[in-house]
Amino acid sequence: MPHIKTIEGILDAKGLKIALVASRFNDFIVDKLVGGAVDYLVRHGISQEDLTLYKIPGAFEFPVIVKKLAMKKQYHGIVCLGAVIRGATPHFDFVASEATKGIAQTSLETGIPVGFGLLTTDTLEQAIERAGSKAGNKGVEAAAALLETIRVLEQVD
Ligand code: INI
Repeated sequence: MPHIKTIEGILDAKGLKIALVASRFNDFIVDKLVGGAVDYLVRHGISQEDLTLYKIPGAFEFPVIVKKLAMKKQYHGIVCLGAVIRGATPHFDFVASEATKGIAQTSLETGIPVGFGLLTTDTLEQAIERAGSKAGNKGVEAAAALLETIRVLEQVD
């Protein structure tokens, strides 16, 4: 492989201010995602006082909250943590797609990066697997992706 100029993120969260937004729906799953995200960010150097957790009713409410938080420009980034489980709802597709679209649109419009830790699964078992068991912890992944994205964005000029 030829040597090319490469920009990559240093995974140091020191000095960052981050908002976590977590839905109460399926909270026994979501609490695990929150725990994973907080643990990751603290282990990577963020001060606890620079983390703020916003609790919201369900995934459908992500867009409006994330938009207001992003527009404040007080946070370097936002992590969304939630779980939409198909087995539990006939309007799974609407909730999941509106949440996803709204979060992505806000991030693009404001330039504030968002870690997407919204589980969308067919079953409760699949959600449990992604919340700190067989398939890892999506909250950790979302926090890690956010940190890396913040540090890459800083170098794009
Ligand atoms: N919200 C979720 O976060 N996950 C779900 O699985 C879910 N289900 O099953 O319906 C869900 N619904 C609530 C929705 O997000 C809103 O809070 C509600 O419709 C009020 O606006």
